[in-house]
Order: sequence, then structure tokens, then C-alpha cells
Amino acid sequence: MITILCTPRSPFARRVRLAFRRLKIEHRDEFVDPFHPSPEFLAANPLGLVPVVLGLAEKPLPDSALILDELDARGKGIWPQDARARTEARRLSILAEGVMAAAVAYYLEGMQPQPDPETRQEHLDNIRRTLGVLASESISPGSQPGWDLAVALEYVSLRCPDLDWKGAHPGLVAHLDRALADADFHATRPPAA
Ligand SMILES: N[C@@H](CCC(=O)N[C@@H](CS)C(=O)NCC(=O)O)C(=O)O
Repeated sequence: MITILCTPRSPFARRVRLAFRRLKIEHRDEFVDPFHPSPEFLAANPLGLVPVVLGLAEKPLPDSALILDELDARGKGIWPQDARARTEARRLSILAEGVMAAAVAYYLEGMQPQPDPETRQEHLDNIRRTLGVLASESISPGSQPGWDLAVALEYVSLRCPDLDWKGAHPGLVAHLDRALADADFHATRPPAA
């Protein structure tokens, strides 16, 4: 049985959990605490990060992008086959993934005993700027970049509640609303902070 080591709120884990559900690949989600990692978890990923997938390849696979690539290599159609379309899809996914990373960094900086306001502002600026670019793109809802964008948007709402991306980008609101109508997207929603 394939196991996804994950947390309920990790956006990187969610993009992987969603792909497994969408592709109807039998698996189970196992929640771990990367901030208090068990020796078993560190043996699976010495970096101490989620997601990690066990049982898909010979060795535990860390990193959401690698895991999606492995699914694609196994013919699961994560990325378009046409080279130009593939590069374009990956470009958009990398931007959405960058928004996830900036929102995680913003949150973690806020958890520091003395958060640095400049660092936090820089993360917010990166998110705001990148969402502006993503809002100007045409991103198909059922594509990998479409799911990644929806995951990023919901995570930004969770971790950066003061950033009014909804007021600035009605198109992105519609994109997230469409995703929320999907049963798998709904089932993997991060619990409230
Ligand atoms: N590039 C990695 C990022 C993974 C990552 O940053 N995961 C976070 C959760 S959202 C984590 O495990 N953090 C635990 C820690 O920083 O100790 C991926 O795409 O999987």
C-alpha cells in the first residue's frame, strides 16, 4: 500500500494528496509532525519535510514536485505531453508553488519569538506580486497548475488573512470557488488555524 506522510495543512502535501485522489491511486494519508519528527519519519526523509511518499518507488520519495514527476513518468498524465505546453504548465505550477512557499515562510517567521516585520513584508510582497501574475494568466481549473493555484490560494487565506487577494482578484476567487466544488479538494481542506 502506498503511504503519503503528510500534515493536514501542508499545501505541498495537499497537491500530492489531491493528485493521488484524482487519479484514483489506492493509498493512505499518514499524518506526521515534522516539527517533532519521529526517527521513522526522519529515516524516510532526512530533511524532515512533508510530503514523503512510501511504496511508489523503490525508495521513499520526498518533495511534491518529484512525486508528481514520478506519477507523470508512470503515465498518469500530470503534465501535458507536448513540450511547449508542458513548459508552460510547469511554469505556472512553479509560480503557484512559490506562493505556497512564501506563505509557509511568512507563517514560520510569525512564529519566531521576535518576528522580523521586513522579512514578513517581503514574503507578502512576493505573494501579492505573484498572485497578480497568476491572475492575468489563463489557467485551466482541472490542470495541475489549476489545482496548484487553488491549493495556494486557500493556503494564503489560512496563513496570511490580512492579505486581501480576494478584493484584488475576482477571477482568482472564482477559480478557488470552482475547486471547492470538487469533492477531493473539499476533503483535503486544511483545518482552520
Ligand atoms: N519543496 C518541498 C517543500 C516541503 C515543505 O516545505 N514542507 C513543509 C510543510 S508545508 C514542512 O514539512 N515543514 C516542516 C519544517 O519546516 O520542519 C515540497 O514541495 O514538498
